[in-house]
Amino acid sequence: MNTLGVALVGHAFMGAVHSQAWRTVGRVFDLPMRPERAVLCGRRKDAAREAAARFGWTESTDDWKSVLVRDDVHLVDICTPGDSHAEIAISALDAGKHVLCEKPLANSVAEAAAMEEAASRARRNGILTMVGFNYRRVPALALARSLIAAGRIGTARHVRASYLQDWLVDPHAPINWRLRAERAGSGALGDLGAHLVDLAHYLLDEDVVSVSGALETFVAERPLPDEPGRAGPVTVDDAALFTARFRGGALGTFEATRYASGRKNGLRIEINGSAGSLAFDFESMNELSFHDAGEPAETAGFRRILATEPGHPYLEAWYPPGHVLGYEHTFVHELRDFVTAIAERGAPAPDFAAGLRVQRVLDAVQRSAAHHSRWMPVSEGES
Ligand code: 4PW
Repeated sequence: MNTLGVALVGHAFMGAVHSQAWRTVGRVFDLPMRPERAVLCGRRKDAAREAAARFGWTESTDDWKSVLVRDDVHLVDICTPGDSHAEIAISALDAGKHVLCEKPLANSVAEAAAMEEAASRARRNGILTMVGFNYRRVPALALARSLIAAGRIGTARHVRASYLQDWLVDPHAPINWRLRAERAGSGALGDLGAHLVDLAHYLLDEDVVSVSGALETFVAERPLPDEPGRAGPVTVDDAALFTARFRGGALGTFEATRYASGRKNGLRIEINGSAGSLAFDFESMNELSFHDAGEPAETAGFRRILATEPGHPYLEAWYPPGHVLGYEHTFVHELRDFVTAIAERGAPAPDFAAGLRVQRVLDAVQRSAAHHSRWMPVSEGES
C-alpha cells in the first residue's frame, strides 16, 4: 500500500485535533493509502519538538519551507492562523504537495483567489486541496444533505443558522490572535460564520448570492496577555448578523457571536422546505430532527433521528448504534474523505474553489456592514 507522508504546520488547538485525527483515521477506516505523520512544523524549535513527541509525529522542524523539498512529504496540513495560509498553501501546491487548509481559507478574497489559482494549476498534475470545514462531516449533517438531495423536505425556503460561543463575555478576557484583523482577517464572521455559510452551501447544494449584514465589536480594547496593566485594540468583529438570498430563492438568516453567555459551541441550523423541515444542534450532534409535512397533521411533528446506525454516513466503521460520536470524529471523517480522494484521484469537497466561494460571502457581509447593511451581491469573480 502506498504511504502518504504528512507535514503538519501549527500545533495549537487545531494542530492537536488534526494530529489526533491523523493518528486515528487509518486505524478505523480501511484507507487506500497509509498516512504517516512525518513531520510537525512550529515557529519555535523546542515547542515543535515537544508537540511532535506528544502527538506522535516522527520529526519536528521550525522551518516549514524545509518540508516542501522532501520526497517523503506528500501532503501539507495547515493549522496556523489565517495570515499564513496563503503563503504556505501556494508554496506547498507549487512544490507538488496536496494541501489541507484550516478555515476560513484566507484572510481576504484576494488571498483566497490566489490560493485557488495555485490549486487549479496543481490540479492538472493530480494535486488536490481541501478546506477544513469539519462540520460537514458530522454524520447527522451528512444525513441531512442526503435527505434534502432526495427531496424529502421539498424546495428549501428558509435557512436559519447560528453559531454561538461565549468566551468573550468577560470584558477582561485577554486579547489573542483571533481578535487581530491582521492575523485572523475577521472575528466571529470568519471564525464561526464561515462554517455556517459552508454548511448552508453543502446542505442546499447551492450558493448564497446576496447578503445584508451588520457587524459589531462590543469591547474595543482588551488586556494584552504579555504586558501586565496594558490593553490593546480589538480589530475584528465580536458578532456578525446577516440575512442572505440563495441562488434557488431560499432566504437565510445567519448569526455568529462570541458573546452568547452560556453557549459554548452552539452551532444550530434549521432548514424549512415546501415538504418538511430539518433541524440540528451541535450540542446534540448525534441527532437530526426531521419533520415530514406529508404525514397526517394529527401525528406529524419533528422526530429525532439518532444518526448512529451503520447505514448512516461514516458510521460503518465506528461503534454499535447509540454509541455516540463527538467533535474529534468529524476531523477523522474529513481525513478519510481527503485521503480517499487523493488515492482515487477524485474531487474532494470542499476544495479551495468552495473555500473561495465562502470567502466571497464573508467579504460581501463586510461590505454590506460598512454601507449601512445595504444588500450586496456576492461577487462571482473569475473562478
Ligand atoms: O469550529 C470552531 C472554530 O471554527 C472551533 O470549535 C473553535 O472555534 C476554534 O475555532 C472556532
